[in-house]
Amino acid sequence: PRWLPPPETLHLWKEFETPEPAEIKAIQKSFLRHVTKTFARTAFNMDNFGSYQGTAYSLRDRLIDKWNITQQHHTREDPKRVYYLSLEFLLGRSLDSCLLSLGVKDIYKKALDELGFRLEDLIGEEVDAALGNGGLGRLAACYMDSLATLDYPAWGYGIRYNYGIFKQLIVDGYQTEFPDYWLNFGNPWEIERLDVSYEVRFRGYVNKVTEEDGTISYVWEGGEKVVAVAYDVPIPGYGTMNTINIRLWSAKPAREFDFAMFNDGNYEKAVEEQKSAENITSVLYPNDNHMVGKILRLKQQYFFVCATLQDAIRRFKKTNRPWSDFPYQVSIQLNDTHPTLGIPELQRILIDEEGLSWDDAWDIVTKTFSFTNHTVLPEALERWAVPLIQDLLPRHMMIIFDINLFFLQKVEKKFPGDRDRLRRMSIIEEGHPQNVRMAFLAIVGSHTVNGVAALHSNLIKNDIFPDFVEFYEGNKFTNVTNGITPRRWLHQCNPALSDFITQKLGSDSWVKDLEQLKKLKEFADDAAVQKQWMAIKRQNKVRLADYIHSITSIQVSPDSLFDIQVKRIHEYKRQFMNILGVIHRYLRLKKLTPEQRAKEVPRLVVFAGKSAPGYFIAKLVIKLINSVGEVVNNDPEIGDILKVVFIPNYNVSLAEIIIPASDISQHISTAGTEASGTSNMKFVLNGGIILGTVDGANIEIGEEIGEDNIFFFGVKADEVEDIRHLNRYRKIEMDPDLRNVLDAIERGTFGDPKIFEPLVATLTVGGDYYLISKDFASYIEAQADSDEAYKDKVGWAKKSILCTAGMSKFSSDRSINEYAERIWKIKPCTVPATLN
Ligand code: CR1
Repeated sequence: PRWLPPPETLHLWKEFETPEPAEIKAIQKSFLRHVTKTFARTAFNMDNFGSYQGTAYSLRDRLIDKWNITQQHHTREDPKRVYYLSLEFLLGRSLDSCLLSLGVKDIYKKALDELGFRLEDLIGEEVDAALGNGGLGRLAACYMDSLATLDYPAWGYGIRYNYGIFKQLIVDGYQTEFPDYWLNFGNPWEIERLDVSYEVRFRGYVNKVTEEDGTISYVWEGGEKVVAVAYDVPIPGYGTMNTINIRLWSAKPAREFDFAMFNDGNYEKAVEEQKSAENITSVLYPNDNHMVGKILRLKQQYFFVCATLQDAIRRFKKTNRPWSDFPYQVSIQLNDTHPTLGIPELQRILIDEEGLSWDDAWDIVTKTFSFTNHTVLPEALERWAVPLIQDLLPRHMMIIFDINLFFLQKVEKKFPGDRDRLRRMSIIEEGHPQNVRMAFLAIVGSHTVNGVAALHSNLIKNDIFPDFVEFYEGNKFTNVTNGITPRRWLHQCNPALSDFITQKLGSDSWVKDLEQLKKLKEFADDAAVQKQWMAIKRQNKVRLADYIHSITSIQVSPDSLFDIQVKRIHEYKRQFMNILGVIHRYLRLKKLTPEQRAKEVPRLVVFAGKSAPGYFIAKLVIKLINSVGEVVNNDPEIGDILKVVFIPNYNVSLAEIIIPASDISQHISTAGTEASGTSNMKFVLNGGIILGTVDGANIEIGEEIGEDNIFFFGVKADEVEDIRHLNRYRKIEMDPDLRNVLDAIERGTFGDPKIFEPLVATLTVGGDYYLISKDFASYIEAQADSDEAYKDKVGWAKKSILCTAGMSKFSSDRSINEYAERIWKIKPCTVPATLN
């Protein structure tokens, strides 16, 4: 039975519910102090940006208090910590999420209201922190939120890029890129730590030293040095004191100036050198699931792991423990192979600088690191040319060769005489030049390797690294299915639905315990709940329709089915198939009589996503989408029955508007290619229904919510290789409906067909590697099924409720607890709440 307050005590609660005037006063005071003192503005020289700054700085003071208390507590308790190393953190905006985490949104709103500012307007002033490409970077951000919320002692480490992911503009239907100078207007969410800096060496030479007793050691000397300066981004847990830190490194020149050069009259060259140091952290590489072997990228990787390890080791050394304790105090997670140089770097520090034996050092290294693989795409697996590493990091190259030698000796011992196996498993890939296979180095140097969804983890074991599974007898490999933070991806981005869920469940504790959503199942058939549920969905669709109109001038109807595909543009994600399906629908609609057309379910098809700037085919897909939209949206016979919109510059804050508004979202990668996907989870959590392939986390979502509540189609992962094989050796039998669609493109229905020739060719002479033709018929059928289902309003509402109700498993809190217990072996370290 629920506890009810005795009526005579209610006034006590009321007093606590309505923020005290003194609190509001305190907020206004700190706001005005920052506005007038930090930013030197006055009542007569203010705008929304100024009030955003004042609010952010006032909140930042609270964050810093909590951060300090947390750090002091951790220093006292000295728990085992996890270090999450990632080249990407896609944080998005911070103001709204901090207000919610600190539980002060309502009171800030009141305080600002009284001063004549609207909080909603201020939130829109913030620029996204977009230090990532897509899923991998956003996953890191969700994981930081969960680590903080669950009271874990954790640190994120990465790079403070001066330019985040580029801004996408659509010009004449084509993607164009503009630099994202996100720091131009200052960044309230970071604390510059000029007191925390480390030197990082590149190039130079390795000195071999023979001691008197005959032992040999190596010293890495010379070369050039740059300095890594820390910038700290506090991450508050939701409703807890724990406030953890993402430490981002920025490169600075090691010496202020080369005076010798200056005196030689070579002033410009001296300044040039300084610039080249700063270049290291200048720009995020804009490739998702694709490696580009640029030396500057390798420099970024070493720069950040080198500074990070120095920082972690300094913290460890403060406690005067023996080195053998290191793996029991420190766990280091590699977010993909990008930070893998941390493995030879720690080995180098331990043997060259700390004087440990190779074996003792290697034992520590392999007990410290663990590695997450995020992709099976061959073009994304990192391989670095040996000469490149040799030049930039000569000592590391020696160590990698030694790691490989000792490893292959063990393989030889276990499988004597199996030369082909040695070749397959070697960290060094033979060829001209030789390459370092970073994933192999990461596997060999880690105690645990995980994939990011059940299917993906199986593919890793059976298809990508089977030799390693055999060698380690299955002991290293495991799965941790990805998750998303319900704070940002429901509570914050969909306040109406969040409030309604809280009302129905009688408490807001689901925000920290997503298991509770299961109780929503009881309401799936409740007509009143269904009505309210769909009314909220409609509100969110109106919000998106308004946004679309403001950006593209296209008028869309909130009563149409919102069918959304937003993610990086990539051939394996098959946005191409989606737009071909749209053309198919358009051609069909054109053949109908007006009466028949009036019976169709009106559909809005939304696309958004960036293409890597050098990815020609992906950029053509964007052009085709816009060209199709141009024709369809201006066809008076079609009207609202079909609209096609490409929303430019997809990013985290746009996702927060788009995701709550979907009826259907598409996750249609060729089976076996999408490691997990995480936006699929966000859509379903917000009551959207997936139309997708049997791939990545779609599969587990289907298991949780029930197959009636998801539209699956297409071939299964284990069929793909055979079909590809046949495609290579037989003429592809093009699906007849697809042939019609291609004919329409080739007739010039959507503008100059020449433009699209290379794109169409991927399906014909290109061999249709992603099996669009094979899946087309079942894709169209699934789309038709979704139209039918949408006509049944009650049935749809029920599906939508069951979607949200079934998503408990996909909280990043569950993922993080799994990592903590099974991989990192860390425990919560709860900070006493001396401040609220
Ligand atoms: C995968 O493509 C997954 C994220 C996060 C991406 C996507 O399916 O959800 O990682 N992989 O795990 C990636 O970026 C470099 O690889």
